[in-house]
Amino acid sequence: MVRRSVGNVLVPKLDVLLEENERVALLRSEARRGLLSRPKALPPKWFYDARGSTLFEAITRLPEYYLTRREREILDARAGEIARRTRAATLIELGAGSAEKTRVLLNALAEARTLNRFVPFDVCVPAVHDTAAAIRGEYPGLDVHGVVGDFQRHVEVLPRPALAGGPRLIAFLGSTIGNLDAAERAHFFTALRRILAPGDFFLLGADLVKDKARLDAAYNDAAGVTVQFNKNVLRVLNRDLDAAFDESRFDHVAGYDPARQLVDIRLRARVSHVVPVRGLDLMVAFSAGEEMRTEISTKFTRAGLERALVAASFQPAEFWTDGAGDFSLSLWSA
Ligand code: AVJ
Repeated sequence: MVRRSVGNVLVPKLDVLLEENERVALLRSEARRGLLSRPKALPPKWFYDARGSTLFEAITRLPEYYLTRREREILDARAGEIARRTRAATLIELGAGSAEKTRVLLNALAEARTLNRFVPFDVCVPAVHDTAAAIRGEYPGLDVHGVVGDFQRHVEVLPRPALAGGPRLIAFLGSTIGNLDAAERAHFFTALRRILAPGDFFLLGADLVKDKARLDAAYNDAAGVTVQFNKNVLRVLNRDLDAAFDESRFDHVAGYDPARQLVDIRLRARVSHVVPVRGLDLMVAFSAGEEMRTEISTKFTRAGLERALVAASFQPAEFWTDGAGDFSLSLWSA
């Protein structure tokens, strides 16, 4: 925990559940497992170093990438209702990133005068630090407590109901849930439900199933930003695991699979070659055309979300979409 002096008071600013050395240890074990498995796969959380986060922000502004704008449209329309319905005293945002959309929620909760604490939670230290600092500046009097962690492993350590209490609202926006497979989603929803008490809420942003052409376009933008984003994981491995991936030897491959209702995102080796990963003491061989999965982006239906959340003992409270029916924002009570 980092304590910084504010005026004369020592205030806890940031809980780091994942220190830099643990982050690299986690990267090492996940990369080793992924590079040795068949087919090869890397977890998507490793896209997001500072450059990867910037590239993702650029993706959210692409004409083809409708997700962020659609979610924003729903939040703009529903934030007041969310504030009145939840009367949240604590807002916890998982995968907060730059928390741009969160400001819509914070404004509504501030207006309802119920909110006293904001907890941005992200795997990326600079993201949590900068977001916490910015929000603190914009909302004087709000207790902002950043937490650095991995939402799949650290849900259990999220703030418990405070003594003074008040409902908690956990927001998980942007369809990051789509990065998890069905088993991981079930585990995550169950772990989340376990830390919530009656009166608490879960707000979930989830992208919806739609025609393949639009989904393919959203993950194969004309400007090529998604290519850079996908290949960024190779730079992360080069820097943090002393690897020698050559980006130019890989192609970005992304396509919607309607049978599995997900966009499968991969890097495909152009030529047969061997990549030294010195930090893992590995020589990783790729055959020509071999694909390594770097991400799945699952698309949802209302019925599918309801099944999964009800199975984890949540109760449906609200289900909203944007005007075009592209994206969903749903509220679940504990
Ligand atoms: C941040 C996981 C929601 O799946 O749409 C965007 C990441 N990958 N373009 C998504 C992403 C390629 C994004 N999520």
